[in-house]
Amino acid sequence: MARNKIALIGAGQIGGTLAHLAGLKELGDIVLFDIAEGTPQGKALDIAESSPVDGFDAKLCGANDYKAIEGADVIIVTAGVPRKPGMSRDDLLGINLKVMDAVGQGIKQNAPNAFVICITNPLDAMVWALQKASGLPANKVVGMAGVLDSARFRYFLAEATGVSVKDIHAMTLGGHGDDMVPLVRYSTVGGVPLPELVKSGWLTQEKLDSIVDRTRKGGGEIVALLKTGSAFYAPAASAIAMAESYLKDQKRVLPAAAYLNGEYGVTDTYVGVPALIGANGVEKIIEVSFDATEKEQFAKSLASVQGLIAACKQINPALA
Ligand code: A3D
Repeated sequence: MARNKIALIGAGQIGGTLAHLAGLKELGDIVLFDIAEGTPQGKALDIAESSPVDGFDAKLCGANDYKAIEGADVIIVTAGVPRKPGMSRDDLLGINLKVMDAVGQGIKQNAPNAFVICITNPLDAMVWALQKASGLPANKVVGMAGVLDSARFRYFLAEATGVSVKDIHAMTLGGHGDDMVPLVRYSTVGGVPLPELVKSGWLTQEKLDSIVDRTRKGGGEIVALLKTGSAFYAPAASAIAMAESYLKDQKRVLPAAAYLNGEYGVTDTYVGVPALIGANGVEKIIEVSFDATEKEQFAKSLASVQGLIAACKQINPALA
């Protein structure tokens, strides 16, 4: 059986990490694509040269021509510009919208059967634009944000409780901005919902509130520390989990920016919801019920995303 082919559009910080992880996990052969000449070729060769040490079999190549992604099974898109200190994800909109248009065309012409995961920010609006530009079915185009935001939430909870990250589940929905919605009622430590943990005195309400706040601002915390870019290890690991669920038909339920066509009462919008990912892409969107506060928070986050999508339509009416 031929190996799967994984194409990474954008060979920057996240792209390089994705290639390394995909190699280590033997997910398939890997193509790194970038407009910068030499970068994808150099990273591909460097990672290929690590394969004898780590003992993984994967072909790696770098390219500046979309022909190289031909027939890819999975495509992960990080092409664009990342945040610099003081920049919001939304500041990136105009620049990265043009990039999504170009990437969408490249995918349409060379790999129309791929499962596409977008990471480029502002995430929810960019994955919407990428789906429109590529013309791929909406269930085959998805955005990565919720796995990362939930992983941050889980990590902070693990730190606060001293429990293994493996036994902590958390769900962060809504758009990938500071008004994202970490769902406390649906998050558990050792199977115990967080409100019960507070009731039992294991975690104070104050500590929980500070963790929720830190989760919302998790991306900015890393940007402020790094000063020259944004997070890349955890974002790459998160997208690889989504790719693996598709390639191995794992049918994992992962929070993802998925296309809503009536679910949650929303249409023609990408926003973070629990999605079942299997061999057919996004196979099901799970609708959870919200209490009054969660409903209000989700509506606020959704409004931000829809504002950005409206801005995309204004800048490029051809996408609408
Ligand atoms: P960076 O290291 O700058 O890599 C981006 C790469 O894209 C560079 O190598 C560029 O040369 C390349 N590029 C630019 N334009 C094009 C184009 N038209 N076609 C192909 N390649 C192009 O950034 P990064 O890897 O750190 O981040 C990539 C994106 O992910 C940014 O938009 C970030 O804001 C975003 N990001 C999202 C999350 C989420 O959770 C959603 C987290 C972290 C970063």
